[in-house]
Amino acid sequence: MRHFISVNDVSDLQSLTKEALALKKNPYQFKELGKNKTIGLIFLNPSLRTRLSTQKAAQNLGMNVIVMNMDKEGWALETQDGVVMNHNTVEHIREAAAVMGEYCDIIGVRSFPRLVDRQEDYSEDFFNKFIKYSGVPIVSLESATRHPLQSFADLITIEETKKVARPKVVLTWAPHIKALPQAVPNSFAEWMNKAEVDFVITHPEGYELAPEFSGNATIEYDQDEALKGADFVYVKNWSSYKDYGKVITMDSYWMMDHEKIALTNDARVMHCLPVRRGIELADEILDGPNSIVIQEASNRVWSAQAVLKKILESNF
Ligand code: AN0
Ligand code: CP
Repeated sequence: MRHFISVNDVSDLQSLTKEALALKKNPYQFKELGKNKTIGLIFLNPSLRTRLSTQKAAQNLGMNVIVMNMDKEGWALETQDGVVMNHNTVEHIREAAAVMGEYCDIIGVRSFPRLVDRQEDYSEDFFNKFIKYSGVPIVSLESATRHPLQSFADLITIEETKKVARPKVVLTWAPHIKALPQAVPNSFAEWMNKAEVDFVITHPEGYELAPEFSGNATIEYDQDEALKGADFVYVKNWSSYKDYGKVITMDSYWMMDHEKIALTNDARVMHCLPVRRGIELADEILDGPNSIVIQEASNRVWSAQAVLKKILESNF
């Protein structure tokens, strides 16, 4: 594996999942693998889980870790080519990424979409330029359209929790007060479409994901109908892809609570976090026995460690 940007960078999903679960049992077995190698974690947006779990994963493999909060500590980056930089941007991504590539053997990058121009966000221009100019392997810590380390942790969590060989997994839209990216649901859909699960997506009209991400998933607009017989319910808000970046509804009927769970096959409830209590998910769910959100966040270490191990093994 050279870069880790999407599920398409994984050649064998089942074996990578097994590898992550083996690392969970024996975290320090490969602590020589990353010796004298440096990973830089570059954040253009806030983070709790991604920052700490990826740092921990790299340390378990013996790597040195540098973290930089570009949004607060770095120079404002220019990404357009051929512009005269007489406004707010101070440094071009051509130099910034190249310099970081000199200091780091692997770079992790988080850069959210602006949610203004759909074409701009979905072109993944920032990530593609980072890959081009840094010259080193790049790991997505959430890009404009995907969050693959999260989706991989989600798959690991489903694998270790499922009670039937082919569980029914329902991705449900939930209300939120802000416009959030489609990256988490896009990515989750992309991974579930490749996993051994029956996958259903439910959301109000107007919240359809881009077809390249929803793929062959069953789309059900009636949430109660979608939840019937579900073994896993994955809760997430996202803004509209069609009416790009807009919040079309905040209908509280879509919040998961005990009444909704009663429709399922005693489903385990997942959420990538951070979650807004009382808006996306009821307290009774988060504090009750159906929630596996902490286990899910915990598995972020093993998804990151399995990915970094693969990159270290194939590049150095
Ligand atoms: C971000 C999102 O929805 O993409 C990060 C989730 C991991 N969430 C928020 O901005 C609240
Ligand atoms: N789930 C997730 O990526 O959380 P952070 O935004 O806190 O990293």
